[in-house]
Amino acid sequence: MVIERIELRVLRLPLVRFFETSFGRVDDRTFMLVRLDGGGLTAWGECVADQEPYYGPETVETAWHITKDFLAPLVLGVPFAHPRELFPSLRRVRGHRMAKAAVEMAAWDLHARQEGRPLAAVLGGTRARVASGVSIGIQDSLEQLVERVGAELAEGYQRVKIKVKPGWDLEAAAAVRTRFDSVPLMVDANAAYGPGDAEHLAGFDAFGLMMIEQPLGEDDIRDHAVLQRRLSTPVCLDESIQSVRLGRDAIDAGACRIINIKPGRLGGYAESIRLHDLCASRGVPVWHGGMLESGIGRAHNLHLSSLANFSLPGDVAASRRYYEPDLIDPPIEVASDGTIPVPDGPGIGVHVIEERVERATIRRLELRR
Ligand code: OSB
Ligand code: MG
Repeated sequence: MVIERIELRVLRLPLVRFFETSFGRVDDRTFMLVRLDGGGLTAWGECVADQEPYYGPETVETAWHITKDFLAPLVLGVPFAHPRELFPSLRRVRGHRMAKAAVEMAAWDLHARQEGRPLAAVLGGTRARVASGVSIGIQDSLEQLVERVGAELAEGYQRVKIKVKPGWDLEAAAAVRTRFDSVPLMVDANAAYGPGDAEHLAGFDAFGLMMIEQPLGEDDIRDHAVLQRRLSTPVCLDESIQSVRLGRDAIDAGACRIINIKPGRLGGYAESIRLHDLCASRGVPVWHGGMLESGIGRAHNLHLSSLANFSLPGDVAASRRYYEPDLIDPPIEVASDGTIPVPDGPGIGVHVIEERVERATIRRLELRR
């Protein structure tokens, strides 16, 4: 496989509904798309870096800079026997895993298209449909939250995750649990608490949650281990797990019982598969996280979710929760049983509507060797 041309674009799309986490509210998303051309085929990747460095340190601007000035020269015109060689070939560039992932995942798409196979088959996926949950942001009132949960459950989604932060936490979980007594429920704090909040966080144990996601700081494995010993609710790590090695260390330390895998956070598919396999060998279930992706990133997520140890419902919901219209056609839809089919065409297997991409583009750059 040879990447002959790279096109970078920055797009801006309005969200169907605002999304609020412990680090703030967004009404639209600005993100980078990577288009690769090689061997007469076109492939796509989506970078999950936000406009602001609040979820993690990367931004759209750092991803643009790193991809243009450092990653593109390392991959353009270079023959790769397999896309799993790409991530190690970028080793000189420290960090910047979201930027690396966008290029690497597009390269897997290109490879799968060259083989005429769905990406899921190339990644080692084993299931044709993926279980979907929803991530529901912080709302303006508890009534609004309960109403949103009800609307999502009516669509068939298999579990509900609510975002929490100090001041919007135990009461929010209680409101949802009181109204929906048997719904598989979890909370995500996006690192909003500190080690001194253990007593308070133990209050979540009363609600029979599937897990509490990333309660403490991203670099705080030890205090997550202390917290996990204090809680009956399983801890799931998201922001903390930026590499396979950090995943291993967190499991060894007892800092979590579940891991959220986002290929953007890890640097792409090769690292995600390695982490998935490591977790399987340690009996740690994983699920696929989401980053408010357009249909391009969403399709990628579905393919990775088809691997066997993605045994819990993921944040891989339908297009219409996010963008209307989406950049792909047909949009991704959820069935009434809360599952989404893995696209079965070559590569990511969805049709990118280039005219919609063009209309949403605010910057574009073409790179060749
Ligand atoms: O922590 O999982 C997260 C969105 C943006 C940044 C971080 C997170 C999220 C979500 C939304 O929870 C998941 C989705 O629906 O795409
Ligand atoms: Mg999270």
